[in-house]
Amino acid sequence: MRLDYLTIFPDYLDALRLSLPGKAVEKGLLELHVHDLRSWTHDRHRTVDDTPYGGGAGMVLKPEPFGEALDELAVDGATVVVPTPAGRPFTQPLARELATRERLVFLCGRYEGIDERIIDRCVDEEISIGDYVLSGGELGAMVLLDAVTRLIPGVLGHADSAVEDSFSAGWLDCPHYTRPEEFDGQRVPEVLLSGNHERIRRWRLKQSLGRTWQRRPELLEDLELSKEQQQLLAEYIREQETDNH
Ligand code: 6GU
Repeated sequence: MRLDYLTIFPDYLDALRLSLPGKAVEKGLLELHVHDLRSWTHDRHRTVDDTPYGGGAGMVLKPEPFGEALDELAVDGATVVVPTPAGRPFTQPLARELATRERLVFLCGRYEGIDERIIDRCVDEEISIGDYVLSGGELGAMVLLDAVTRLIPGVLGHADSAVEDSFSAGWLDCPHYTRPEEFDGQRVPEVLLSGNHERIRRWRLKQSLGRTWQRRPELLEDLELSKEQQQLLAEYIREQETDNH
């Protein structure tokens, strides 16, 4: 997979070379190209923004630098993405969809945004990472990249790690424990020490469903639970109610 970033803060994206995406680059699974948008300006001040037509606060990123950059980078066939709070919500299914693309190009906006004519002519996806406002698209783009690259085959060490995460099945991940068996008077749940794989599987599934019910009940509405899943969730809810009385 090849990723291109157009940004006025190329240094910001150096952090991508750390951690998982950096390892994917080292392994040759990922090509990262960070471009300074100002390289495609022609005036002395390397101007990338201007005041908005119609007036109002803030500045708008001019279309020409993006237009020239996209021409030069030959983005035909690539998926061009703009991270923006006005975009479509980013979810695990969308991450999986983006992970199938051969090339993603991220246009990072600052200020009030990017001239809409670039969005109309060149952009395939506008994506939001949540209902809050960031000061620029760089952080959003980095979030998208992290979520997408960890799904590329070979990037994660353990083949199953991505399968069992929160949201992979549509519900939240279960709690995890490691040594020691007792920490600060708190014991690891006995079932995890039992060596009984079937009991452990059922306990984990029940915790996942129970947590989802408690924390994100709206996620359950979109799911068709199997008989076993319904039973485990009902048990969880019953236990919860006995605990509370
Ligand atoms: Cl992707 N970008 C910006 N600038 N703000 C956001 C966002 C993205 N997602 C939520 N808020």
